[in-house]
Amino acid sequence: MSLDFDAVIVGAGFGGLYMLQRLRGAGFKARVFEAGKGVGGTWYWNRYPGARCDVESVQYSYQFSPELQQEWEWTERYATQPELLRYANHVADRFDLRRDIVFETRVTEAAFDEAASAWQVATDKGEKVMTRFLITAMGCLSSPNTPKIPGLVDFKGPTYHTGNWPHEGVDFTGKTVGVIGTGSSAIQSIPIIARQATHLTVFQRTANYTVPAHNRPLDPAYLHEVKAHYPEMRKRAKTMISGIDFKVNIASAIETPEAERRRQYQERWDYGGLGFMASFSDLMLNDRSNRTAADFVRGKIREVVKDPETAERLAPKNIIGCKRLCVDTGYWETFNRPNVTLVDVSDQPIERITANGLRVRGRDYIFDCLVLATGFDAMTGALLNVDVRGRGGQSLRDKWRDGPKTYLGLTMTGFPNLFTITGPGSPSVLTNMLPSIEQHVEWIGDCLEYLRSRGATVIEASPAAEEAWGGEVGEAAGATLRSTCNSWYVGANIPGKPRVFMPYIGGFPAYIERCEAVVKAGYAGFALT
Ligand code: NA7
Repeated sequence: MSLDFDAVIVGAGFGGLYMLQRLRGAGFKARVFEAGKGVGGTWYWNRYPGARCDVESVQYSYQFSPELQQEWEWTERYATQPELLRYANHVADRFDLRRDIVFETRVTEAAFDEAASAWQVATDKGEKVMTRFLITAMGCLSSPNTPKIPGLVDFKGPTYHTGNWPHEGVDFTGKTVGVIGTGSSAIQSIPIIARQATHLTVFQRTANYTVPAHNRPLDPAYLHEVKAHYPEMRKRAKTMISGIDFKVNIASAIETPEAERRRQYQERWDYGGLGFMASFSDLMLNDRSNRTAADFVRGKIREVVKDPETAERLAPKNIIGCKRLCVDTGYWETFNRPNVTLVDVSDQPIERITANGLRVRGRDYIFDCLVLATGFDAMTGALLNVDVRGRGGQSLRDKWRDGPKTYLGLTMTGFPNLFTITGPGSPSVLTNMLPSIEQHVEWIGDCLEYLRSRGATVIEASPAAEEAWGGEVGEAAGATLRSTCNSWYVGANIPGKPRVFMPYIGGFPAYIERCEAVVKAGYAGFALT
């Protein structure tokens, strides 16, 4: 069978778009399959009210094209979902990417044909294509999790999932609403739903930490300044563990006198955003240090929330930053509204969804609309929804039965010529996704060019390299507090999912260095044939 493409890319979010551009630039024939009707990936699906990036827009943007970087005008400190979607569309148009993207088409199967050294890819539209390389750009938070609460189908009103929101939008005016979940999607949408609805009931299983965004329109003078110094800012960001250009305080929280510690927290609280976790360098390493930050935030909740019982229920008990920290606009204040009720479901799971609401501890709560802000089967869910088969017909679902195994979060043994953009085992969700995506795209693009220059048609990670990398990912995770709590980082939100800390937490700079060293050593850890 002859090859249809050099590369098939799955997904037209920020990863897939740049991958296509990069491969085209190198003269490869590539095709993207995208399930949605348009580009944007995560930002195409997550249209819930208040959806917004928690990394500042001037940093959560591509840097591969200096022209693009200069011409695009971000309007707010944190871009809204519509603005991010406009950006993705602008990129697709500017680089004329759409002609190689097939929309409304889901890849359902991919099997490695050993004789042809190529992947046979099948879609839900019945199309079958042969490609030398298969590159997944399916997102880390793209497979919505609908919990198996009994009675979900009995609910008579509309049910919405934040990760798959109706494109025409939803107006809750005059409605009563129930929201399940208090993760980032809930924390962003609850203040807005509360302003529309006649009554909102929030069902909280685990109280969550959030810090104020202090979002604002971007001042043209500030934007001008950023653009004048973009390369330096991007360079600095690459030296940061998170890939975000923050001011990091290298001091230890616990060794800093209390007054100074509070001053540091307050300064970052007033500035707003994820940089709060950079107040001290040991917040994720030392339980006692972490508690100082957690206590500070809990104190803020008690200051804001007027009803002491509600404040106590909202105050998280666990480690701050263990689950991903949220960034909000008016979340705690929302619970002072007379039309908002908080229901704690931490000790008793939701018993069932009923025709008119839901039941907890034998008590019925009634509402017109149900919002599931219940997150995602993160990092592996989207890829495992595809029936991927490598050498000898081995299925990826079997290979990853006890948790994902990869080399560098980019490749896997037994699955030659398959690359995963921001796959498990790479820094991905622990970093600013855009630079992490770009680093992966460029590594893959360079790799394909290298193979072509050598006349090689197959690249595969060796079992030893994969195992060693798995060890490094696990070791790095074990050194921080992040692996100690139940979060989607460890798959704890999906019943039956193996508990493995999936992203690489050793930091963006260490990871970049590692990927570059592999290349310099002639693709160490890979077999090229
Ligand atoms: P998250 O952060 O996974 O949040 C999901 C929320 O839904 C969380 O509060 C869960 O409680 C709750 N949940 C899930 N299942 C249930 C059931 N069965 N009963 C009650 N509550 C439930 O997803 P998001 O979409 O908010 O955010 C994902 C990421 O996107 C976020 O981290 C940012 O990086 C952007 P739990 O905490 O598991 O007890």
